[in-house]
Amino acid sequence: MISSWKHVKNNQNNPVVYYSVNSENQTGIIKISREKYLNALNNIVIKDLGTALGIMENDKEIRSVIIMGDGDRAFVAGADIKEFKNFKKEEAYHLSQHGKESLFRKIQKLKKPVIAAINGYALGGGLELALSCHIRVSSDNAKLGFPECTLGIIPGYNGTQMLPKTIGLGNALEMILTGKTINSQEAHRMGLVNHCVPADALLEKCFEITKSFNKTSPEALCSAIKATSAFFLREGEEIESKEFSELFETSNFKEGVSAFLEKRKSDFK
Ligand code: CO8
Repeated sequence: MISSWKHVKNNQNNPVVYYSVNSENQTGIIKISREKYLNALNNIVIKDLGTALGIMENDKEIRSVIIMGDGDRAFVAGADIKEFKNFKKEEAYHLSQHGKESLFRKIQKLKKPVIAAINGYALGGGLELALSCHIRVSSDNAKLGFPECTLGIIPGYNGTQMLPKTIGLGNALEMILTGKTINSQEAHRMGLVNHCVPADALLEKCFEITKSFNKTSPEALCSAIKATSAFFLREGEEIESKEFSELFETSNFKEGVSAFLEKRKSDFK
């Protein structure tokens, strides 16, 4: 189904994002490849994903895009906790805003439809990445959630804006406030994912959808994406980044993150 992979070149000489084109389906595939860390989003992944999306957008052969995680354990297990564990609130605010500008909004506004192929954990920033995509398909072993409150923070890449719009306020608040993970079937019931399929049929299902997309007018798809994304509230995004960064000054954030890294239960005061 997928022929050869190319990687996005970065100055770390450490490829973390690969891409390929399925000519038969006129579909580009982007793969996040930090399998050892469950594909957690660090700065390089965010930058390289942005580059890969640019390549997809400019390639006339490509009509639709699929984003997936490497391996069979995770789509993306969140933003890289090790990267932001010592951040001050200004750095946290910048990270949140920069990620939104360089990646999350870019996906939402891409002129071609983007499908998240959720092949395992989609947590925190990983679920926000999936929510930025226009369609979500999950494998039946996927686990989805927003564990941020258990770390002493909140979602910072538009999760507080996109989740209630996708599954309704009550369901969204329950997921965010408890930090609990839900399974693929529950996510499908709530409308968080469009389809839930056996793991070995995940890409096949995504290609089936892109095949239907690709039979329609590309200009119409582009306009439909633009119009349906227009409900996005800039004010809500701004409040989210501000609240997200303020939490970096709290002792409970330090406790939540230390507990995760030390592999123990957190003791919030
Ligand atoms: N960040 C960094 N490293 C991670 C992450 C992560 N999000 N998730 C997993 N890893 C690492 C682990 O530390 C571990 O590394 P090491 O071998 O060096 O200890 C490796 O990946 C494998 O993970 P585990 O050993 O923990 O695997 P398990 O099968 O035991 O557990 C879990 C899998 C349940 C997914 C577990 O790894 C976990 O709970 N991960 C963290 C999930 C999480 O809390 N995600 C949310 C992060 S916060 C976030 O996304 C904020 C988004 C907003 C950001 C806005 C701008 C900053």
